[in-house]
Amino acid sequence: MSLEPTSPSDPTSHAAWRILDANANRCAEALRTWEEYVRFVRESPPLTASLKEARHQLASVLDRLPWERRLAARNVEEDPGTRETTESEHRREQPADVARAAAARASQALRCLEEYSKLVCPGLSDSFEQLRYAVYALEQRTFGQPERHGTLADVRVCLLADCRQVLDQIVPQVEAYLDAGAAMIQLRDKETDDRELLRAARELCRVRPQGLLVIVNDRPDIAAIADTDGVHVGQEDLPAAEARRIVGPTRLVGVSTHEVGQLSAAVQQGADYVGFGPVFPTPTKDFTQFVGPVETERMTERSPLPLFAIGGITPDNLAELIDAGVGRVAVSSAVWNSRDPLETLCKITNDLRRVPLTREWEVLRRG
Ligand code: 3NM
Repeated sequence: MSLEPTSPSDPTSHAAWRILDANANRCAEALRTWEEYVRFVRESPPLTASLKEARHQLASVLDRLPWERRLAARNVEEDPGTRETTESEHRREQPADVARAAAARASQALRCLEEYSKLVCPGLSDSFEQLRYAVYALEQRTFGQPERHGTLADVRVCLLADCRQVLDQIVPQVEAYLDAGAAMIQLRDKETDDRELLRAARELCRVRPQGLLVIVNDRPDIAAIADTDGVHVGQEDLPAAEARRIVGPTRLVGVSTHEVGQLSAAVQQGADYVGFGPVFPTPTKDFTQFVGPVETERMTERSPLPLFAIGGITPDNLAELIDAGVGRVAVSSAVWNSRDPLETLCKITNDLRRVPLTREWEVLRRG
């Protein structure tokens, strides 16, 4: 990377540093203004985590611009721009207007940083460009389709179901499943072929009532084709950031995690929620190690994203998780092997309502 010192008497480089300094400040301030909106107005943990991550990424690129050069070039008194304001800058009716203007400022500032850095430190230009793309995607996630993230924030139970269960039981009485607490249904079928999977995903999306999130396991391609609300990936599947490239910025991406490092990676890669487990032994999937309620409590406390405990959870062992402050679970066999799946779902959901869903929010406040 070229960061050759340029002579302070060189007017071109002096102007370039002045522009870089102004836009570095503009971008950082705009991201913070936007972050306050998703945090305090939208109260969205996933968006807040993503904006915080963007701010940190900006700071780490800016760290590579020599600070003394920026300060040496700063000259606020003689900047004609500080006296110029337009009427539209004063017109904001809603917090969303403030955030929208901030998002626009952030991408403009990044474009300036990208172009003018080419004059004095060209090695940084690509990093500003990458950040600009990330900001476009975040803008779409913030203002494009907010309802998916809003719905996710209230989900208590994610019900795992295979194609048969989806087509034979859920589709014919989808409202009853939603009323019983299955606000998120994950289509997970390791046995079936792609066509059947696509058919089940499409059917579920066709009947999906407002307030129900349809997620497909493992397959971002099927999620995009069937227009589900998101995709769930495991540690051996496509990484969350790659799955996101297929499903786009507004669909949800969930990640299965089994330890804290995987949680951090999922956050960094822009996941919207995580599963954490297996908490207990389960007939649904072969595992040799189990995280148990104590570790699940620790992870719930530190997760900045909605966290669903998973693995062997039943109405009988749920109390241990509730005592550990776990407010969201993903379940399969406990529901499908029970005499009355809807009644079992209802019981699990009602029990979970005893736990307030404020913890991931608290994590962000601490962070
Ligand atoms: N993933 P049941 S546990 C599919 O820990 C799956 O990542 C897990 O089904 C993980 O409720 C699990 O029947 C099985 O135990 C969940």
